[in-house]
Amino acid sequence: MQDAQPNTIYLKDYQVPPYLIDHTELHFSLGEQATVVRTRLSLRKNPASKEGAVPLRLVGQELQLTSLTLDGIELTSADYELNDDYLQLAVPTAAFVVETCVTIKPQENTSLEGLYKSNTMFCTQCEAEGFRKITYYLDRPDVMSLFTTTVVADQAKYPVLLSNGNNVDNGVNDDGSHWSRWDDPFPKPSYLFALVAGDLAKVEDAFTTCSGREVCLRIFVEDKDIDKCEHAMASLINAMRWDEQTYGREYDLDIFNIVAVDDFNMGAMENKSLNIFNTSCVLAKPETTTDAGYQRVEGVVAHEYFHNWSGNRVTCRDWFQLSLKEGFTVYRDAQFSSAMGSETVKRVEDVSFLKTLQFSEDAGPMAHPIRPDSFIEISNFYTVTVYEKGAEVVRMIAHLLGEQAFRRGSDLYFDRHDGQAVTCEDFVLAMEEASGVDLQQFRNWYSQAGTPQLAVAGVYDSAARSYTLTVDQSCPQTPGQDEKKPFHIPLSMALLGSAGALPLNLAGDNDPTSPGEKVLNIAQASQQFVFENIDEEPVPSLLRGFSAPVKLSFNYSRDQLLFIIGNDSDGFCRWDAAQQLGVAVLNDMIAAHSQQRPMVVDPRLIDAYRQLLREPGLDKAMVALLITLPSEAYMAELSRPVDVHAIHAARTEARGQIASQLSELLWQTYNHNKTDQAYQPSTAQIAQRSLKNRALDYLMLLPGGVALEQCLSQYHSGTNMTDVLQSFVSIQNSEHSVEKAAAVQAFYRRWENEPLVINQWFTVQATSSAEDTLEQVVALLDHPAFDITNPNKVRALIGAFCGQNAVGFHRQDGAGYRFLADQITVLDGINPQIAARLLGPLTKWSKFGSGAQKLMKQELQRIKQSPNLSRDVFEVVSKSLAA
Ligand code: B3K
Ligand code: ZN
Repeated sequence: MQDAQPNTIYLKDYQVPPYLIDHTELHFSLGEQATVVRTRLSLRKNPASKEGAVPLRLVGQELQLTSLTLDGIELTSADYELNDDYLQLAVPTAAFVVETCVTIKPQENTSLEGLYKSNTMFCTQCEAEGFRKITYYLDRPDVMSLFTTTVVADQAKYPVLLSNGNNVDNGVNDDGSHWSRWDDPFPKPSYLFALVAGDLAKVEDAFTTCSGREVCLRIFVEDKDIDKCEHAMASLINAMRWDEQTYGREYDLDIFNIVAVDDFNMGAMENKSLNIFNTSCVLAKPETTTDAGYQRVEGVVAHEYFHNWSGNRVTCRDWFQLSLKEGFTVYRDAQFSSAMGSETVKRVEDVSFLKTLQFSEDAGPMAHPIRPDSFIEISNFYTVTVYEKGAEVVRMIAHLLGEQAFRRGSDLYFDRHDGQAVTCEDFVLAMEEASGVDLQQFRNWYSQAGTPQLAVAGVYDSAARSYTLTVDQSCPQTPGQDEKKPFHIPLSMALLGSAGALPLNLAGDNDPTSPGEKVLNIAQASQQFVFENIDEEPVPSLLRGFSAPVKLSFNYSRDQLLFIIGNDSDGFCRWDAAQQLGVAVLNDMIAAHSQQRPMVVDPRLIDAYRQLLREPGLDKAMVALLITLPSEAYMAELSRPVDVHAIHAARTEARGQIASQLSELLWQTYNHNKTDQAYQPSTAQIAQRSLKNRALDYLMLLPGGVALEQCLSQYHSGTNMTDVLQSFVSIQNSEHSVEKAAAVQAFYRRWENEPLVINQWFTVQATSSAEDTLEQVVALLDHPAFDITNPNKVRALIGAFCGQNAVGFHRQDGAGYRFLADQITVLDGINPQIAARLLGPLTKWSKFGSGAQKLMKQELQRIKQSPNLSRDVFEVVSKSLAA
């Protein structure tokens, strides 16, 4: 470990910063060997701080200090304390100026935090604590400063120089270098600082804001990618317009720049007016990008843009409040994507993701509330809990308040806190004040980890013509939280009768004539709701639209599930019922498998799929989702101990039987949905392709390889990556070894100059269900296109094998676990954030049988013992072993 005993940081220890920085002037001389950063900080004591005359402690890591002055006087090493983490000096009580000069080595920075090089360009990533790798600073989000940045670099190599705010001056020097000065008029924390220098091409557009401000929009990419920017630009313009219309939020500068880089730890970063993006979240063109890729670009461009208000204008006081900006912004981008496409499909996709990945995190050793109480390394808390569960919490607030009051609440929040660094509590207070809704108990969602469980039971009394729902809530223990207080859970529901939703007359309710849908406020451990004047035994439709991130159980019969699938007006509930039925059917088959009985799909599931395929007018994307069995990962999330091999065997067999029994209809579906239309990433076309390709995927399971020819034809003549990739995946997971090998070669040759497509090529091979996949993955580590320093490649190959190929990773001989541990050990020396993230699959050891548990823990122990472990990996390994 870098640090013998990494410190745990606690929320309860928060104190305001003793000093503030009014102005930050930065001067970068970017060089091939080293970069020199000169910093001038105008500081003063924070009037809000109760501390007396404390020394000034500026944090800094991997910096070589070459000079330090205080109010213009050069200090010597006797005047200050310097170590690996900070620079500390005594300072005057009045305002004062500190100037530093440091040397850094961006070329050697493989952590991709701070200033680093991606291919030939310089770029930065400062969130959360990367700025301290650039200069000594008060690198915390509650220190907001005005930044002026001057960048000097070789003009031929780096013709484009960018930073935050407005470009106020430029010049050329005699030595072949040039410089550019940027001034950001909005005070910001250091995590939003950005700098880019490179040889970049750009596309340009413009947006006129609601108050008439002309904003110049630019996307900078490598020259070869200039034809892949149109979709990101259109998405940006749509997002800007939507945020004005929906939240009344206008853009505040004359420039909005996006730069795409190949080497990036996350999807993108919302630096003020200079967003830096992973190429995977900007570039799109039909030949190289799938529909999912297009949607990701749209969603991420919007997300980063929305941060300009939810994150930048109003930022976080400390990193425990991360969900304040991330949960809210994910909620905003989900609303935007729904508005651009299909609301129900977006909801189903998000919920499916949450139920698989977030529920699993909440049930594991790293479980934490959306506002964590403590951390060792904040980078480990950019999680599905903080982001996606955080978004669900905001969504519940919006639901509880109603659209108009929620808008009043967001207006109040933005207006009251503009230019401030605030807390989740400030957000909740604004929502309460603007609406009059009491969110006292609701706050437990911020402080308690774990997925609440709702056990619901229904009793129909025909004599009394009443239907009684009993709702019991509980929440499992999570690390450090044995006892949980009840949550306030909005449970949206309806009662379905033979002719549609029944009117809801709730005993004791002030609003006895509410129509067919109601939100029950669940706030106690156990509650009963009696509905009156019910003339037939209803089927309850529960958690409509997934109104809360909970696990709800109701003992539905399969016929009741079929009724919901066929009749519910809530598309989410139809999908959820189809999943529940799929889970039940697969569990039967898993049981049969373990008893060596034949595995047979319940014919009622096949009938349901048949009807869905025939249902007129049903959104094609919904049909595709509805006829997809629960994923192996979701099945694993539901079972203890997990037997990934039995799950895989059952699901594969079920898919084959469905394909055989519905083959005619699937052929029709496939053929009807082929089209010659030019590719558009439109909702209708995306839906059509998803259904067609779902059908193809099933057809490729038919015995005798009867669909192979069709699949190969789609593979060779497909004009868009969605069609090409689906056929490639289907071929790779088939038994046709000759065609498989040929397709792998051909795919590589065709796309070897498109790194993002080659990433897909890695993933398809890494997720193959073939027995020798691990050996293939190991061989691919040596492929010239693989690069362990590039996070996209690491995720595409190692991450995909360990995280998305359960059968391969959980090989009974433990070779998958050994492989991951070996890779983590190497990666930790290169990029600790990526190494820690990749560890996820091993940390889930307690869900597996005792043999697997032992092997997994052994590998965690082995990682823990390796020398020089980063804090990132140390935290994940030690917490997962302690659980
Ligand atoms: N705010 C960034 C995340 C940066 C993470 C750094 N470890 C991206 C986003 O959520 O928009
Ligand atoms: Zn974000």
